[in-house]
Amino acid sequence: MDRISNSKVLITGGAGFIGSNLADTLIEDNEIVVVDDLSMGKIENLPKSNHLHFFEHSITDYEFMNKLLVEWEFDYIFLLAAVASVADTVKRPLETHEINQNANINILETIRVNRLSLKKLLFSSSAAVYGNDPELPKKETSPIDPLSPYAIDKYATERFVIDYGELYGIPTVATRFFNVYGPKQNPSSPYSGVLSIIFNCVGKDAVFSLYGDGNQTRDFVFISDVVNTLVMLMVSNEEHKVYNVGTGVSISINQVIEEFENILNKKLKINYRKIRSGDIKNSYADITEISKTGYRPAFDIHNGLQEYIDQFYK
Ligand code: UD2
Repeated sequence: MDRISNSKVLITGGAGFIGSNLADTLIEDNEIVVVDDLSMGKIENLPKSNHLHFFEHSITDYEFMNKLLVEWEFDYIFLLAAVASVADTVKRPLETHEINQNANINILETIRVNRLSLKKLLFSSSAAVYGNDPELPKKETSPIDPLSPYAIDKYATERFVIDYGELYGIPTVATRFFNVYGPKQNPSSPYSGVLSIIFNCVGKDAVFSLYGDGNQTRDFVFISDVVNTLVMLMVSNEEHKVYNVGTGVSISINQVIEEFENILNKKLKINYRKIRSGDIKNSYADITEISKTGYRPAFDIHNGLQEYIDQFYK
């Protein structure tokens, strides 16, 4: 894998699931700055190192962010901070819009106004932008149908990131994550990733609420494949594009539960509940575009779950 080294790297949301796994990968050869308000992230997620500079701040603190960006002159910027719960954005659309969109535009604007030169900026968007459009698999050119403030903000910010890049000569790229899972995913909310919730339930012998019949499908992608992709996109020459990040394979929740049960040799207690409103029946990624950059997911669901479990019990 191409590497990022001897660089100053900013990770917003760096104490969260994806950001902290990324920080683990980059910490050895770089100076890493993490900005996180710890709303979902945890300080324990972060690697302990003199090269890690942690700031407990919201990205909506413009004065702080502007000063940080100008002082540090980062080489690489990963924009991973977000209110990731769709339900939360439905409850607090204006407040979450400030975080999921405006704070990111402020970062772009600070770069533009101060003519900060950077190697690349990456924004993490979501498969949520595709909404309920039935076309499968989802291509980057598939119809967009954002159905929540979360999806609207992700889509609009993606556009800002790409178009700021084109208009003002800033190297930028964006990713649309499918269902990412793995170590450090926080299972504490009912809207956390379903695999972290299942894993938590199996471990505690707790009852898992399954919304629907379990035949709904998702494209589950293991965290280390995602981290490798993020790094690869940063160092590649491609810019001003958006990429699906998934595996291209669709798996049902029932299949995933069976995999968990087989690996752990334990039965999950399931309480079948009514399907959640707004839940998408089927979703998986067409990964042709990202594959052109050399991406091949190393983990299928079986190996990925095995690794997830192994790392937990290590
Ligand atoms: C994912 C993203 C979300 C948004 C959305 C866009 C995650 C964690 N969430 O939501 O941010 O981008 O895609 O479509 O990646 N389920 C249960 N029991 C539970 C929790 C979930 O049955 O306790 C079901 C849930 O109803 C859904 C499936 O499991 O059918 C996957 O749920 P999820 O929240 O992990 O992911 P998803 O695809 O709904």
